[in-house]
Amino acid sequence: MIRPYGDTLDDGKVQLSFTLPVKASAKGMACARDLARQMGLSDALVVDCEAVGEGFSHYVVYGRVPYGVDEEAITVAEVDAPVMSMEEVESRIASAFDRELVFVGASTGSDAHTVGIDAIMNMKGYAGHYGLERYRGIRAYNLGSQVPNEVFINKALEVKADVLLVSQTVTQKDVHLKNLVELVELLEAEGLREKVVLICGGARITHELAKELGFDAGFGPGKFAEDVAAFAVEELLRRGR
Ligand code: B12
Repeated sequence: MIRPYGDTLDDGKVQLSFTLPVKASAKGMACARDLARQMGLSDALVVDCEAVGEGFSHYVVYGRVPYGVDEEAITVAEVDAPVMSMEEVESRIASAFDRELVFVGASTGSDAHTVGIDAIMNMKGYAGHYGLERYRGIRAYNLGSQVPNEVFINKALEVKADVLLVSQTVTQKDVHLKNLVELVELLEAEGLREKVVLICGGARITHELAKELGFDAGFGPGKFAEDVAAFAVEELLRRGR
């Protein structure tokens, strides 16, 4: 069993934050403490209480949970792909394909967040990892944000895409699920689904969720262009493309 670690090993100390529709006040703090108690925290301490607009307040509570996790019993679905550097991906493409591979990416639907898809695709990349536009052997089209699924698919057809990259950040009212499912359905209706490697990513995207929704892989935080490229290249080879 592993347990959260705050002051001493296994002490179960955690910190949580939330907003309540109540004025920042002693009463608000008591409400926050009571909520923490109901969530199973003991020794709950409200360490921060800030007003957020009128009639709302934000709390940070520090306390102890009685729970632990059996690490051995936890299984996680992970993308099955070799770890490669940009240079390794480039030489894999050069040796296995006699053409450029075409990647089309966008943040689709109503989603206006571009930083994630830019991190994967833009020449300059992100956190010291160059994006796909920089890779020899890859032609990358980044369509930006708020791209309707139909427009995205039309571009994929126009440039004969091998790989489609979709970024979804906002999960309010499950809008990301609707956008992603709609894309899969449209691709299936066009008879395109099996002709492309379909990948999604975003802060709340897991590989498990992506597979459930009909994608080939899903990537979340801490993943970069080389991870995506390695998966896509190996998947294309597996399919004999
Ligand atoms: C910047 C930002 C904005 C900017 C976006 C500007 C822009 N050009 O992108 C603006 C101000 C426009 C904005 C607007 C909104 N935002 Co905003 N935003 C953020 C913020 C601060 C940072 C997001 C970010 O850039 N992260 C950095 C990138 C690099 O991380 P990433 O996206 O996770 O990407 C990595 C991986 O996930 C992965 N990845 C991502 N995409 C893809 C795609 C593929 C194919 C692959 C392989 C990998 C991959 O690779 C990347 C590198 O590792 C976050 C809060 C936060 N700190 O995270 C809120 C946040 C995402 N926003 C949020 C919200 C609610 C909104 C609004 C709805 C607010 C509002 N009420 O108007 C609007 C929505 C607008 C819209 N229609 O989409 C919420 C989302 C909550 C939720 N779970 O849905 C957050 C979490 C803030 C919060 N705590 O409430 N936002």
